[in-house]
Amino acid sequence: MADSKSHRDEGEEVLDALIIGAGFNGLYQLHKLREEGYSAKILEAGSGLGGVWYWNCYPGARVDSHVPNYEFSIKEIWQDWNWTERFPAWDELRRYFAHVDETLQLTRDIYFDSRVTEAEFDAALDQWRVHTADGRDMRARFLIPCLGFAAKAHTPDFPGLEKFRGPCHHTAHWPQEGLDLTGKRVAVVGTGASGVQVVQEAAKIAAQLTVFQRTPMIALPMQQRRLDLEIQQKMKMSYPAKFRQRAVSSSSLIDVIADERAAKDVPEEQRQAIFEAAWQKGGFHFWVGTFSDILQDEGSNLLAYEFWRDKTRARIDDPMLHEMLAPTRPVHPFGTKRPSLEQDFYGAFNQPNVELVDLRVEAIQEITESGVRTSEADYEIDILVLATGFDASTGGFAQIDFRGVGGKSLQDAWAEGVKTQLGYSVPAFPNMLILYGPQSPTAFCNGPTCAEVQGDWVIECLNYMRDRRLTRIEATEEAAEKWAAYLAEIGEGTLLPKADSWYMGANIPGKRRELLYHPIVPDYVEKCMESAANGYEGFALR
Ligand code: N01
Repeated sequence: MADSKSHRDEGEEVLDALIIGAGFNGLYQLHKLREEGYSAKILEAGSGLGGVWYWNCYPGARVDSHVPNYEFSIKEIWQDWNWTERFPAWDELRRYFAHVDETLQLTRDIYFDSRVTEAEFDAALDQWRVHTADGRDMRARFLIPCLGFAAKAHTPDFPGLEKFRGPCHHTAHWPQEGLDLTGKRVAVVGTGASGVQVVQEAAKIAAQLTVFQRTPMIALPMQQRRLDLEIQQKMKMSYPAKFRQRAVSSSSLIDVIADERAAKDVPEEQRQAIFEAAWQKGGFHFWVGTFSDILQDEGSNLLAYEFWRDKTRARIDDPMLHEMLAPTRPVHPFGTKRPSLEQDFYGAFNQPNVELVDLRVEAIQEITESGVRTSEADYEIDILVLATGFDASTGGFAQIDFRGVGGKSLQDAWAEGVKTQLGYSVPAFPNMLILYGPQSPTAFCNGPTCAEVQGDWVIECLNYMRDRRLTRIEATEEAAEKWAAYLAEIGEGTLLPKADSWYMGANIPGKRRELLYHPIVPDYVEKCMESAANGYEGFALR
């Protein structure tokens, strides 16, 4: 490890905990650690708070969980914070983080522009030594990576990409100063949640918008609404109860409750009424709030897909586009890739300035100086937007050289599949406690909810150790094997393995295919509680 002394202020101080990342998880953890009397700091690669909301400032970026799901349940924070929209945009989320900071005074313990490059466990001292690209060298008893799932953007290796003369940006590396698309010829590659959001905005202002789609997105109506103060004051009366609901509801979303029956067993008229009601409510109601077997049973799943397809086709004028945007048969089961929430994505394709290119018919061959060349045509453009997603979760970990006992690298430890106990701890990587990482609910549980559920568990675990004068915790090999097998088994009971999604690690060429997240939040919470109640079963403590 490099031995830079450019940040001498850190000296030989050994912190109780070093957190990596100042998104929801890192910030909550810092707050709780300080409350419990631990010394802690955050190292953050960006120049501001918010994690993904710092990096993803592309036009149209907004959250997909309705208010008040996507916020902390800490009363001092929510009591005098009000949103302007039911699904807030990135700039409002940034203002929210500023409010969180003002309330909890967090930034005094955060180093910004400080990207962690290496972290090594010192087994003689039971400490982590952490090095950053800007030359910090720090020590802590516990290392708490809060990297989020989208720390590593995926840029496909299109031949000639470096030749393109105009601005070219991945959505997760959008220029902080913004980029005006007005009157430009814009190309967007990718139609995941990021692509859908950019397309909606670009369609309004671009002279020409060309959308390159490989797989049709199953986008659901957001049903966005303005929120006024009066509505929110009323809503706040039930906030404590609603926040408690987030971690016990199988959707992990407030008031999104699925009918217990199998969709296919419900009489047609009744089923259509339930689908329609969820559709009108908007957001993820139609994904996880109709029938409980939608993500388990192919027959029921197809019924949801057909409802979506017919509703969606009715909004697209050109019949030629029906098959491209809303195919007769699903490409993968409905909901096995995270649906995007749209406001006017499908309507955009009725505009004369918007063109859809089906990459399954004409593949991208290269990027030229002036545009995109497919097997069929040259598309001349001014701006290229790559909305091509992320090397989710494990990609973020691979960007840091984590070394456990005996110098073992995390990359090697996970070469044959991710191994953790409950997503928190990796065998041979003592005192590293991961939040919102792989093998946790992460993708199936919104950020603030997971931050609180997992964050509280970690704090209790640290207190348990402090009370007993224990200095070391790590997952046992046996427990980690069992947890991986358990997640695979849960996955097999669902339709999730049938899609090439980032949930499955299947969106990245060459990445190992495995279900990266626990899809049932209440079950996960129960398993965590069980382990804690049994003296942190599955972990070796000393
Ligand atoms: O990424 P994605 P995303 N050639 O992986 C295509 C969260 N999020 O950034 O489906 C051509 O979903 C790829 O095609 P295919 C949210 O959890 C939330 O959009 O692999 N195309 C796909 O269309 C979300 O699920 C919000 O065939 C290529 C797209 O790029 C997660 O982040 C907003 C390609 C990638 O879609 C990721 O969303 C934004 C190639 N070589 C993101 N490689 C909110 O609303 C990839 N693609 C809160």
